Amino acid sequence: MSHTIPGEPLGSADGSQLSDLEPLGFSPRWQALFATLAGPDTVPARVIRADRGSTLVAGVSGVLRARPTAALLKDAAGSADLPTVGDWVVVAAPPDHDTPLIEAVLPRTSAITRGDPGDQSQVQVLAANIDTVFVVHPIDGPPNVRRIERELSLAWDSGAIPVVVLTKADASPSPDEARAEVEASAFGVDVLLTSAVRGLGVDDLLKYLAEHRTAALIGPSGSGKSTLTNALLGEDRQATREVREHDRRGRHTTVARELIALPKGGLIIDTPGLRALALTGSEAGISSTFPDIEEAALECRFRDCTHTAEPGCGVQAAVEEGTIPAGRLESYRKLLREAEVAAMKTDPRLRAAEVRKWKIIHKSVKDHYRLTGRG
Ligand SMILES: Nc1nc2c(ncn2[C@@H]2O[C@H](COP(=O)(O)OP(=O)(O)OP(=O)(O)O)[C@@H](O)[C@H]2O)c(=O)[nH]1
Ligand SMILES: [Mg+2]
Ligand SMILES: [Zn+2]
Repeated sequence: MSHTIPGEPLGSADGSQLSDLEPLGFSPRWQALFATLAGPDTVPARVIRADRGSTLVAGVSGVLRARPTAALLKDAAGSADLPTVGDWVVVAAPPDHDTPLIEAVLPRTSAITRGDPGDQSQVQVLAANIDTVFVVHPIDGPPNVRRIERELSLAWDSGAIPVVVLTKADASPSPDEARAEVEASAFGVDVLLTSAVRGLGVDDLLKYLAEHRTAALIGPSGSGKSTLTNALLGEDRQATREVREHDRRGRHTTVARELIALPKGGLIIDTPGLRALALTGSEAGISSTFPDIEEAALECRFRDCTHTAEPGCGVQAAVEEGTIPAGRLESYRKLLREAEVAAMKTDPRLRAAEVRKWKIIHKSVKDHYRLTGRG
């Protein structure tokens, strides 16, 4: 991707666009969606970085800075409606403006959302139009299965397919045991074992990026997201930093979410490790993360069983039999409670958007099982 000076012509909306934009993930489907929203002298572009007040987009003529039109800002129900990394947008470059304008955001196929830490009635979109969410987790210590369950719920909820990527296998006393432990609580999810230091397992990530697909990396600070990004890139582009000696926590090295095109094809969104990963009001991701509990719940005597003290509870029975770990049930109930509280605080207009998202999720999960021949 070459850099261009803001204000330079963006190219014309002719047939050559599709092939030029393919490495960015453009497809006939996006082309058709773009055509329904395109105005005169507009081109499609993908958001590669969105900071406060400034948005970097990549299009046929390279990377340039753009900003949303006043109308787009005014019509947005919340920050979730504004361009975020991964979005496809309609960009116009009127000759009398020095900054290209983003006129519209194309409807998203998927979105990683979390409760906005600054405003509990809002959701924040961390990344849009991703196919795969890599849940990156280090195993230089014992894996934090509870954290993985939370991140999987968030990942399933996005409408993309989650994959757990265990990192630092070189620093684990028993990487295979760690992997088995994580696999036991990550139903229907691939679990990969990697060591960026030894160059082990990194190429296994590429199969999820074939055909110009997009993946986002999420996970705690210091888990090795940027290190993986660099390994896939084959160059040290992203800054990385040692975890703190005394508590093994990361130092929040990456500060901005960014979409990066890989030389072997495919796109990666490296994200900063987040302290607060609050769930939004949707329960769909939790259901997908805990299919074992949902299945056991079919045996409950009461349909509205809370799986605590009710007689005839199928879930409690499974815990007693040892098929469901007690900690896992606790984690499930905690996440559900959190989602319920978030749902009550969320703006009704955003909740309507969540309902629309549900449909996407169900379609995407179905597609996944069709593709992998499971279920
Ligand atoms: N031993 C070992 N260390 C690794 C591996 N991958 C990453 N690290 C180290 O872990 C530390 C943190 O890696 P980063 O890539 O900066 O972690 P990050 O997830 O991007 O962290 P934030 O940007 O803060 O969210 C660095 O010192 C890396 O060298 C690995 O496979 N093995
Ligand atoms: Mg990083
Ligand atoms: Zn029950």
